[in-house]
Amino acid sequence: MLIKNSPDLRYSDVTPKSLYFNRRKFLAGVPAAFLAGNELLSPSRRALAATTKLQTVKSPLSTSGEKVNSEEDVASYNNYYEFGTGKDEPQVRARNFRTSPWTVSIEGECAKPRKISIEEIMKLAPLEERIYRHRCVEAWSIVVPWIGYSLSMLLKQAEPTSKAKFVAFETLYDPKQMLSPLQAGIPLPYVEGLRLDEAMHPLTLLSVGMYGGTLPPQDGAPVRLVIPWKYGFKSIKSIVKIKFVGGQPPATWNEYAANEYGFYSNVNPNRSHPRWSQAKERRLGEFGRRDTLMFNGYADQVASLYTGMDLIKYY
Ligand SMILES: Nc1nc2c(c(=O)[nH]1)N[C@H]1C(S)=C(S)[C@@H](COP(=O)(O)O)O[C@H]1N2
Ligand SMILES: [Mo]
Repeated sequence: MLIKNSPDLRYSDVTPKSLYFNRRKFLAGVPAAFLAGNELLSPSRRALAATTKLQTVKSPLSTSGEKVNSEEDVASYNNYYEFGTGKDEPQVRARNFRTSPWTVSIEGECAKPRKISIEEIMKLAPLEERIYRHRCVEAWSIVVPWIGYSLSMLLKQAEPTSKAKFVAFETLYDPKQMLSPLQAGIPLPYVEGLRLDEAMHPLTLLSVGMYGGTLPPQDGAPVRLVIPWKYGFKSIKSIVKIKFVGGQPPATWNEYAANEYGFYSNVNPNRSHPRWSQAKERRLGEFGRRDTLMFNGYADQVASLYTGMDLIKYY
């Protein structure tokens, strides 16, 4: 990303700061009658934009044995450049992001292209709670209870043709609500892509929520991808377009600096970023650094996707 030098974050970087806590202090002195509805929720919820509770089922694909990060950690330390390059900017700037009405256009090499509303997406399959590790290319990580279902459920309905080899994804770009590409420092709209077999892998999650509710805007509302074995920038937020294509589609960070951010971007402790090692990471909320795992610990499930591929060359 645009981080200047070392990804070895300072304690002040990993501690979600001022806004949340100051707001809490501020709210403590305001009579309840003067607060908007969402300010009356639990202390952890009221610092965030209003979200709606969701019914979920537990998923067998959930990662076990990990301590889940607090919702505050996850909702106040974000990468969402359309709403600012600082980790604490998206939670403020995206606060009033309009996520309704919302439609996703499914197009390209498929028998049944369609436009699907967010309401239909929410009802397409049972919503699962899936706990995943998330590893940013900047060498910090979090563990999040996402809500959603395998992207394959949606993709299969479109019936991709034999010409479909990759899937391209696009984030909404609304200059009225978001920064300009110049301010964001990257070309917009934000785009990403996966090979078709990666997109169809059961671990690739179409997420509509986290922590029991809908996604807060700063975490990619109303619908985003979560691909737990790849660096975080592959997990594109606020999706409006999904297109089946024949060739490898452009991806924002790869276009920005191909030598630093590969198309595949599988988490790999053995391949350094040109400016820092990827061998270790800092889990938000922890002091020390822990070892980064191959494929972020999901090798058993996904390594077969890359049989015979040189993962140093195809990073
Ligand atoms: N549209 C869009 N999607 C995005 C990004 C972004 O800047 N814009 N940042 C990516 C990066 S670098 C990471 S680490 C994750 C962060 O997700 P989180 O803020 O919900 O933890 O979102 C990814 N998806
Ligand atoms: Mo990231």
